[in-house]
Formats: sequence, C-alpha cells, structure tokens
Amino acid sequence: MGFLKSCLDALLQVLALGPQLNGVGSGAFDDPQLVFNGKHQTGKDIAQKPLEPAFISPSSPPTTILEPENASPGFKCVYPKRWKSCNTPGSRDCWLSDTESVDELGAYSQIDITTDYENVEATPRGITREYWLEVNGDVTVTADGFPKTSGKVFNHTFPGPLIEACWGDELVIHVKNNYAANGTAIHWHGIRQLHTMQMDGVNGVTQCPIAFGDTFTYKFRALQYGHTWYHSHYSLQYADGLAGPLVIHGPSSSNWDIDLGPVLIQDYVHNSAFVRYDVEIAGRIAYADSIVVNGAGHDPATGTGSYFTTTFTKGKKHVLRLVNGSAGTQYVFSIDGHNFTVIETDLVPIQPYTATSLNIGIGQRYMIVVEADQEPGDYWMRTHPATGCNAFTPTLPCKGTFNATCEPFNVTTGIIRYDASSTALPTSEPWPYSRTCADEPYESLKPIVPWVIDHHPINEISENRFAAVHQTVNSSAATGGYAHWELTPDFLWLDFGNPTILNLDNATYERNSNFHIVADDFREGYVFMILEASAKTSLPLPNGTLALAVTHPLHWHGMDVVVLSQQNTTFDPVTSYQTFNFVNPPRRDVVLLPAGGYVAIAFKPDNPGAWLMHCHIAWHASAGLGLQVLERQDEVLRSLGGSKALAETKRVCRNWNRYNGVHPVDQDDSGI
Ligand SMILES: *[C@@H]1O[C@H](CO)[C@@H](O)[C@H](O)[C@H]1NC(C)=O
Ligand SMILES: *[C@@H]1O[C@H](CO)[C@@H](O)[C@H](O)[C@H]1NC(C)=O
Ligand SMILES: *[C@@H]1O[C@H](CO)[C@@H](O)[C@H](O)[C@H]1NC(C)=O
Ligand SMILES: *[C@@H]1O[C@H](CO)[C@@H](O)[C@H](O)[C@H]1NC(C)=O
Ligand SMILES: *[C@@H]1O[C@H](CO)[C@@H](O)[C@H](O)[C@H]1NC(C)=O
Ligand SMILES: *[C@@H]1O[C@H](CO)[C@@H](O)[C@H](O)[C@H]1NC(C)=O
Ligand SMILES: *[C@@H]1O[C@H](CO)[C@@H](O)[C@H](O)[C@H]1NC(C)=O
Ligand SMILES: *[C@@H]1O[C@H](CO)[C@@H](O)[C@H](O)[C@H]1NC(C)=O
Ligand SMILES: *[C@@H]1O[C@H](CO)[C@@H](O)[C@H](O)[C@H]1NC(C)=O
Ligand SMILES: *[C@@H]1O[C@H](CO)[C@@H](O)[C@H](O)[C@H]1NC(C)=O
Ligand SMILES: [Cu+2]
Repeated sequence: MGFLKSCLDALLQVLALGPQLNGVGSGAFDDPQLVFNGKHQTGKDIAQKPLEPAFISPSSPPTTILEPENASPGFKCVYPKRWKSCNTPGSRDCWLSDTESVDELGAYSQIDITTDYENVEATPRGITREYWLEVNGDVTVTADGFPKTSGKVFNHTFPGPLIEACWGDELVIHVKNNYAANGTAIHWHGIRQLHTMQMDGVNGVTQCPIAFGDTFTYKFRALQYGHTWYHSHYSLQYADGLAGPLVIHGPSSSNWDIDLGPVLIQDYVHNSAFVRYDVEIAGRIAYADSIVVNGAGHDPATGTGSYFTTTFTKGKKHVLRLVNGSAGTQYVFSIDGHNFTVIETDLVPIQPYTATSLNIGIGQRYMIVVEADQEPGDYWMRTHPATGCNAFTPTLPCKGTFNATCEPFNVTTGIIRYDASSTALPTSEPWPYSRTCADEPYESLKPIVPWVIDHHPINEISENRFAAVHQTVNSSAATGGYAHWELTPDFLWLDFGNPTILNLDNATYERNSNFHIVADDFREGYVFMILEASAKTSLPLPNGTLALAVTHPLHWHGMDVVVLSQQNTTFDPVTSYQTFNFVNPPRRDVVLLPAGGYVAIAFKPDNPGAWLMHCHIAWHASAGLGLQVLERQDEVLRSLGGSKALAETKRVCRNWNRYNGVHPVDQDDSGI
C-alpha cells in the first residue's frame, strides 16, 4: 500500500478555493453556476446574481462574440450577452467585462488574468464545442524524411488536428479507435478534470482502452486557459505520433499582437516505439533518431527533411505556444538574435520575465511573446537537447548523445522569417545559452494568482513519507521479467480491463497497483510529497552495479502542484527544509526531479479521484515509473455524479474485454 505524506491545516480553510462538494452530486455538466467577477466582488454579491443556464448553445441569442486573434478561420468565443470583450492587443490581461454590474468605483467588473480560475464560479460560461477524432495505426509518417511505417496518428495527420476552445467552454470530443491492432485512450494533458475523473483518459486507471471500432466520448470543462496537448496514454503510442495541440483562448499576462499557435517539439523514433522499448528493458537507454517540430525535421543520417518555418511581422509581438511532446529528450529552446517574454507555464499564467533561452522538460509547456525587433532577415530557431537528458541513435557521431563538447547533428530545427517569400537558410548565430538539464529557475516562475502555503511541513513528514525513484529488478514473467523503474514502494503495472474507476470501493487493490493514498478526511490545506532520485536509493541491477540516477520529468494528473524545493543534492531531513519556499511557489503539472536530487511539492486535495502521477519519459513510464494518487476515495463516485456517470465507462470496458478475449493483448509494460 501507499505511503502517506499528508497534512491537514485547518487554518488554511479560508484559502481552500477549490469548489466544495455540495451540489456536485448533480453532475459536473449540469451544475448551475453563477457568473461573477472573481476580482471585485465579495461572496455576498455572488448570491444576489440572477441564475443563468449553465451553458448556452451557439444558436441561443443574444450572445457576446469574441474573435480571438489568429484563431482558426470561423472560430469564435461565445458568452452570455451581459459580457463584453475587453481583450485587445493593448489589454491582453483582460478577457470579459460585465456590462450589468458596476462596482462601487463605477468601473465594470471583469474576468481577467487575476481571476482565480480554480474557482469554478468565477469562470466564464462559454458554449459546448464538439470534436471528432479518429485514431489511425500503421500509418506511414515521413516527418523527418524517413518513412516511418509504424506511425500512429489522429485523423491521418501528424501532429493531430488542433482542438480549440474558449475559457469556460465545455468540450465534447468523440474518439474513435480505427486501429485494429490495439486499444487506445486519450489524455488531455494538464486539464484539471475537476469532478470528471472518468474523462482523464488513462487506461487501467480511469477507463479501459477503447477497442477497435469503438468510440469513447470525452466531456469536460475548460476551466483553465492557455495551451497544452492531448496524447494517447496507451503504452508508447504517443511516441509513435499519437499527439496533438489543444488551445484554450483566454487572457495573457503580457501584451502581444499575433498568435503563431502551438509549436510541438518532439523527439522522433524511426521504427516503432514498441520495438525501441526493448532497448529500455534490456537496461540500456532507449534512443530517438531525430527532432521534429510540428511534424517537420531532418533525418541526421541522410540530411533529408524540412524545417518548421514561421513568419514574423516587423515591429509586432508574436505568441509562440511551446510544447515539449518528447518521449525522452529535454530541450533548450532559443531563437537567434531575439529574446522573449515567458508568460505562462503548463496552463498557469505567470508574471512575465525575459529570457534568451528556455529549458523545456517533457510534457512541459511555455507560452512566450517574441517581438520582431531585429533587422529583417531569417533566423534559426534552436531546440538543443539538454546535456544528460537526451539519447539519439548510437551510430551517429558522439554516440548520438549531445554533451557540452559534441553534437551529433544540427540543433537548428526551425526558421523564423521576416519575409515569408524568402527561401534562404539563416546564417544567424546562437545566444550563448546553457545546456544544463534543469527546470527554469523557480525564482522566475511566479504565478499571477498565488497559492500561499503558510504551513511548514517539518513536523508532519517522517521517513515513510518519501517516494524514492529507483530502478528495481522483478524477475516475474507476469510483469515482463526485466528491470522496472519504480516509485516506492512498487512499480506500476495496470490492468487494462479492470481500471481503478470500476473498483472505487476496494479496501485493497490486488494487482500490482502502486498507490499513494490521501486520506478521506483531508479536504483543506495541502498534501506534501518529497520525491528523491538519489543514487543511494538505487537498487542493484542484475550485474550488481547501481542504476545511475537520472533526471525525471514527473507529471501529475488532475491537479496542479507547487514546487517548494528542487535540488540536485540528497534530501537531508534536518537541513533540507531550509530550502523550501512557501511564498508564491511555481505551480505546474510537470516538475523535473533532478538527477541525484529531490523535489518537494504540495497540492490541494480538492479533486476526489484516482490520479496518475508518472515520469513523462515514455520509456520510464512504460517500465513502471508511476503511482496513483487516490484522493478522498469515498467521495469519488459522488463527485462524478453517481454511478450513472460511469455508464459510458462501463460500456467501453465491456467492449474492450470482449475484444481482448478474441485478440489478447500481450502486456509487456505498465500500460501507460
Ligand atoms: C477527424 O476525422 C473525422 C473523420 O474523417 C472528421 O469527421 C473530423 O471532423 C476530423 N476532426 C478534426 C478535428 O479535424
Ligand atoms: C551493468 O549493467 C548496466 C545496465 O545494463 C550497464 O550499464 C553496466 O555497464 C553494467 N556494468 C558492468 C560492470 O557490467
Ligand atoms: C522535453 O523534455 C525532456 C525531458 O525532460 C527533455 O530532455 C527535452 O529537452 C525537452 N524538450 C524540449 C524541446 O525542451
Ligand atoms: C532583450 O532584447 C532587447 C532588444 O534587443 C534588449 O534591449 C534587452 O536588453 C534584452 N533583454 C534581455 C533581458 O536580454
Ligand atoms: C562528449 O561525448 C564524446 C563522444 O561520446 C566524448 O568523447 C566526450 O568525452 C564527451 N564530452 C563530455 C564533456 O562529456
Ligand atoms: C547543418 O546546418 C548547416 C547550415 O547551417 C548545413 O550546411 C549543414 O549541412 C547541416 N548539417 C546537417 C548534418 O544537416
Ligand atoms: C478490488 O477488490 C475485488 C474484490 O476483492 C478484487 O476482485 C479486485 O481485483 C480488486 N480490484 C483491483 C483493481 O485490484
Ligand atoms: C514481481 O512482481 C510480481 C507481480 O506484481 C510480484 O508478485 C512479485 O513479488 C515481484 N517480485 C519481486 C522480486 O519484486
Ligand atoms: C547543482 O546545482 C548547482 C546550483 O544550481 C550547480 O552549480 C551544480 O552544477 C549542480 N550540480 C550538478 C551535478 O548538476
Ligand atoms: C499493443 O499493446 C501491447 C500492450 O501495450 C503491446 O505489447 C503491443 O506491442 C502492441 N501492439 C502493437 C502492434 O503495437
Ligand atoms: Cu523518468
């Protein structure tokens, strides 16, 4: 069973801004909501607002239409008539202002960058948007010039189609599995899924895989805004191409003129990731062949391929929505000659800061604003694999590994042009950036809406509250018979056909399901976790040597976490607490656990459910580096809206178990 690392702080009750459970039983999509201004209004005012229907359909007039800059053609945000748009190139921090409510200062109240988006009642009400996606397998993808025949993609495109919504919308996404050889399940990375755990898309935890020919309909509200990605959570499918961008339009913490959209940076594997995985389980490091940016790249072996290209307008400020969708590579991103302003991390708006390069861990996202303030011309965009956090084909120069002195291939993966008709290759020089494999310094990442943690966990954490990351040997044939990565006390090995969501009443879990239990009575305050990746916790490999400590980008589902401390040294129970920061710590959903070091995080236990937490290096996740955070188990079903909310889940499971009975899946990994 799991270790417990929780503490309750009654004094923080007033800060527990997450929605309470009352009224939740009616289901996540029909809870009557009040729109109010999170900035100026008091609780008393909220109750006085007239009740409006939860969602308006696009046809029901009258409405306020907002056309986000550079959204897809015809795309519009639609809100109730009382709101009017206040989002202009000179006021990107504002989203909607209320034409009916005037505060005591005579100003309109508004929904803006300071609105607490964790407070459901403060979130604007948009419309329902419906999308259809198809999963295709064994598709030939030629992203970097090499014809990869084991491609798995959405709608025959790589990356998948853009899914777009506005802050407060409800998304309804029908995913049809057209891949005959396997199941699938789609995860909406970083979406909090407040009271909609059944929509999180994790096979073995929140659903069964979608069988060939079947469709699962995902429904959830876009309570956050910014950009992220969606990807398969079925084993290694996303590393074979099953990933796409997701943009939720909302305010920004800095002004800009032009939105250039998502930039999905991925390392790219030529043969199937399912085949490449054999390298990982043989105890070596699974490697990639090249880097692709929005599906464009070069095969280093042959030099074939293309560059990701985008155009700047001189004098304008451009938004780039960076996503690290890699299987195993951390990148240092930069644009020659241009610095940029970082305004958002992982769907959390932050106080803007200027940088010339940016460290992006797997699964992490950054929104940046770049001003076209240089001499018009052509400039390289660079995605430099971080030292110690990359592995490419060993037959390349430098044995395929980027380090401080050796580069196996060019890191110039994109071109920024001031004149779209130019075809010249840039001759620009790089900034002198650091290639260290680290998160952005956390002093830089200050959320606009802070979490204040005025509670020191020192008296609450004891030795059994550590989740140590290490590699362990399990010779059981049932679990592959190879060295697994694990988070204490066990490695993850999920049961596709019997997910946690259909076992919510269990006192114990029989399968090797690694759980971190958050006790049912923890409702306010914060839960703390300290995760270590130090060499001393490594178990011996079969040949007796200790596994090397490496950096792991850890991803939490269903919640944001704040980073209290992130160090590359061994955790010391006496002195390490001095490194903890409780004042507006960075908040995100992917946190790097430094090699040989530790990371201390905290989260709010305000979303009942079983939430996966795992390393986002695809190879490590497959080899067991994950656990489930089981939060307030006895309230989960009620928070979803009762057992009727699981009708679709059960139907998809029946179909999966029928399919699997005929085409048994040979499970050789954790399942995620
Ligand atoms: C994906 O493909 C399906 C079937 O061709 C189509 O109906 C749907 O509109 C496509 N979805 C997107 C988001 O393009
Ligand atoms: C032991 O195995 C690991 C993983 O396969 C390998 O990296 C290491 O070099 C081996 N050590 C010896 C002494 O054989
Ligand atoms: C993606 O994350 C991985 C792992 O943290 C990292 O090695 C890689 O450099 C990141 N890629 C980018 C483009 O930042
Ligand atoms: C960013 O670039 C501008 C224009 O080149 C320059 O004035 C400014 O000092 C730079 N800021 C930083 C932090 O590098
Ligand atoms: C970089 O890699 C090359 C080739 O593997 C190796 O010879 C060199 O020693 C490495 N340099 C550093 C600083 O690790
Ligand atoms: C690296 O880029 C330069 C242009 O900057 C080009 O001449 C060279 O061929 C590239 N090398 C490879 C291996 O693509
Ligand atoms: C939950 O408990 C039942 C009854 O003991 C057991 O059959 C089932 O396997 C358990 N579920 C999981 C996921 O372990
Ligand atoms: C390996 O995993 C199996 C299945 O979870 C478990 O029963 C067994 O005890 C494990 N063996 C070791 C040596 O950890
Ligand atoms: C650890 O972090 C310190 C301070 O950030 C840095 O100077 C040092 O190089 C790091 N050490 C390693 C082994 O990464
Ligand atoms: C299907 O999934 C299973 C389980 O993850 C895996 O072992 C197998 O290789 C997959 N099959 C294909 C054709 O990708
Ligand atoms: Cu890892």
